[in-house]
Amino acid sequence: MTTDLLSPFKLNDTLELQNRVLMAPLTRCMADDNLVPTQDMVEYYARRAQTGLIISEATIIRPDAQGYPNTPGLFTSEQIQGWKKVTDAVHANGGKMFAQLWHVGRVAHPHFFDGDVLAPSAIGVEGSVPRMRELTYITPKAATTDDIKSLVADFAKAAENAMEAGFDGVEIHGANGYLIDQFLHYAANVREDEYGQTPENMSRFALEVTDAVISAVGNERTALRLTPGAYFNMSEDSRDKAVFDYLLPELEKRDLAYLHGGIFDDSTRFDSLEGKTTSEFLRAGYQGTLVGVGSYSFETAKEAINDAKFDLIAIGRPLIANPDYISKVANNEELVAYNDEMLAKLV
Ligand code: FNR
Ligand code: 8K6
Repeated sequence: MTTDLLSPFKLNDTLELQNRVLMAPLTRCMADDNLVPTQDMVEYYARRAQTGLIISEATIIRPDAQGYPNTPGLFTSEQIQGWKKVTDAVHANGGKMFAQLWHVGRVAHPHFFDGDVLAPSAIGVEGSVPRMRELTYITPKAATTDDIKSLVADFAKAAENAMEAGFDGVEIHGANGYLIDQFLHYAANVREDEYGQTPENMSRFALEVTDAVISAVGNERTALRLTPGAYFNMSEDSRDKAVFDYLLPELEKRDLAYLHGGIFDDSTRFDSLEGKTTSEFLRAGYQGTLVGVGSYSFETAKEAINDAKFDLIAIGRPLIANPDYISKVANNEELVAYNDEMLAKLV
């Protein structure tokens, strides 16, 4: 029997999705200057409520989490109220929505806030802020254990704020070379304390954040996105695999809503993962609900889910180009092709 991606999927006892097609988290840099979601954002998300679950664009947990212009936040009451309008509109249209909780770590830029740029270690990245190329990345400060405690607490606080804002759950952004991912990779983590050097230590921050968020909102409303193979703001190291070999079974014990791979093209194979793709590697190490992503069409996603490669699919760029993606694929209608110029405007 083949699985119908457009029929409901029970995530757990708390959440049932109307279908298996998720909207991938997509940074759009369109919040207002107080990092509050706008009315255009309300309408943009509401138009996509036919997806099984909308994952919000990455949303910063506190001021020093910011590395891109006009990315929304979840740490002021104005931001919470702004998101409430988004989630109300999505719910009114029959959808569900998780907030993606974000701290960019060493790719933060002090242009956006007062204070230090925090990261596991004082190792900078080459390059500059997208769309603001004059802002070159600086060498971060290695977080102290007190800094780490406050970061963990602020992830949990942002998760609580997400509940107040009416989200159905949260996806912790542990992917794509940002703060949590920086702890998980040798290229960014040379700490000599209990957060570095061994797979168990390097997984500690990710697990502390996950546990704090679970305490705040419950395991059934907590998800995590991971990038085991370094590809963005990060370089590969042959030792990385051991970190994720330790982390995945630990996560499985926590019975999350789902685990999500963070990658642009899931056919990319990683030397550091013994030649596996992101979803192959995650599936091998994690038996819970897995979300695949990365250059899938509806057809290739259906094939992958029927081959048990993962359970749910997240669609990114095609949903930028087609707000009505679900009804189009349901009716076999042709999709509008995505191009980068579409990022200039919320449609
Ligand atoms: C992304 N992606 C991304 N990932 C993430 O975890 N948080 C984010 O905020 C963003 N933002 C973002 C913005 C834009 C413009 C793009 C194109 C991508 C990655 C995204 O979620 C997804 O993994 C990729 O787009 C691959 O999926 P598709 O687009 O091939 O379906
Ligand atoms: C091109 C404009 C981007 C607009 C907002 C910034 C998006 C940041 C989110 C991370 C995704 C960036 C794309 C990276 C591609 C790497 C491919 C190997």
